[in-house]
Amino acid sequence: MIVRIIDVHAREILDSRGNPTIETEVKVVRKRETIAPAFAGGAVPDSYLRGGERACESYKDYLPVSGRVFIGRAAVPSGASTGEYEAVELRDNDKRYLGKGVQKAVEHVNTELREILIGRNVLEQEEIDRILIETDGTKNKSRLGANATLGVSLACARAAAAALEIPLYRYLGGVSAKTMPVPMMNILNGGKHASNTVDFQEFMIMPINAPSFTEALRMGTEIYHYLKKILEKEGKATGVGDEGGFAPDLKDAEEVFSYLTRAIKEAGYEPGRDVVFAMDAAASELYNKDSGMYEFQGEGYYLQQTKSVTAEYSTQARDAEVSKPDTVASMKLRSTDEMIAYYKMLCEKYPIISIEDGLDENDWEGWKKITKELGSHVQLVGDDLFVTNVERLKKGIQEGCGNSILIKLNQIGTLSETIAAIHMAQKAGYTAVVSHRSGETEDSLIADLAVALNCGQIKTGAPCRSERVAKYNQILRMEEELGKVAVYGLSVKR
Ligand code: 2PG
Ligand code: MG
Repeated sequence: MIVRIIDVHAREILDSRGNPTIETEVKVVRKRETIAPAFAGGAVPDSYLRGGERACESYKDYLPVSGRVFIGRAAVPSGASTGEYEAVELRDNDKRYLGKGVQKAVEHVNTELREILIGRNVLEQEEIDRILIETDGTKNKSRLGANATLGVSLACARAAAAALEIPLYRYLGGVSAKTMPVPMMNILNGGKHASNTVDFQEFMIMPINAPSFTEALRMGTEIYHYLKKILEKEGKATGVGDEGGFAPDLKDAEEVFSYLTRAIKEAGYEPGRDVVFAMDAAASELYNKDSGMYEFQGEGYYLQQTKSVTAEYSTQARDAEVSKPDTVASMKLRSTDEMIAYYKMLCEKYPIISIEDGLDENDWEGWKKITKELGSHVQLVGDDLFVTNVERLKKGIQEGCGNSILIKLNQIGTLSETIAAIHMAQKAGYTAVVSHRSGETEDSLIADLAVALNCGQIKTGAPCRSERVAKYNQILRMEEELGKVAVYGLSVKR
């Protein structure tokens, strides 16, 4: 079957942080419907069917006899703790929206990309993505913008599924799609995602001892509500951060884990058996290139308050982009070895099975070391390290850095390249964790991707804020639809 693209259109919409992003629509028609009358009784010429070529003068020639036009729509997310090696998110950098407008990227879709894609067979996803990459012509999609290419790429996949009249996860995963991912629910936010004193970015719970995703989601959500009660009782703030987790001022990671442990127990579950922890240190955000040290502003602030250690002073803190309340005067510093020792201690004390970006994105040596020391029993996820890029992942696999990759479509800019990264990881025995961005939309495509490729884990925030919950709700639908075929989770290292 051939499904021709007849229109491509992008617009500027808002993401969950009130920043502009791209939404793209691709309209398609089913060729079989259009050619059937024209070639009734005779063979269809090969040239007419070949994808990637314009077989007729105007796309109007493809309008189906039945008049059915299928539409695929996709929206692009946006990060805050963005990796140095991510594909470029094109912003207007003018007066509108404090420079964050995406009109240039929208324009690229509505002119150049639209022109080149009309008439193509939308079922040839790899070919479409190759065209997007070649049309951009740069290594990091800096000409057209990875936000421009990704919106088109994903809308094409959606349009294809719509034209075939099957759900997206079926289109992407076929008969193999069946694994409901374990949710990594980020119920306590810090780092760049909140204005509190918590230095590490994400503290997540993973309800592993559940018969289904539906039950796991219930467990995690109950724990989230108990955590709120506990924080309220102790006079802590219960406002939420960018990913829906609470964002109180707490003194260090241990204090966070002790609150989470209490919440799990009060909800009636056993930490380590029913529910385990994952964290995203987002260490590239803590790393000071000049000093070679990791800087913990929030922790330093509390240490100085209690005067339990001599606080170390750094002028970099004063100039830090994100100002934490009154924390700039002192910082707790850790070297790479001290970071590894710190994680070891945390993993011994709490049932932490996954640490993401434990070290800086350029510290390949450090990653080798942490993988040797913790990799046999802890999942070490490369986010800023690998940026969903097969070249960086290949290097990591060869050098023994990490044992898992975080998958974010907009780090690389097309669906095919994303799938290639997942396949490379899975082949090498690495896990692939599908992830949202801190700036999200109501688009729940990552949920379908996680199920389609049997990734087994999804990181998409707290059970709070509709842009997060949209993904969880979509998995509920898939689990219901797959019925007995659905299996929950995968064996992560622990
Ligand atoms: C991360 C992500 C998502 P951001 O670091 O893993 O949680 O954050 O989108 O800000 O990069
Ligand atoms: Mg991360």
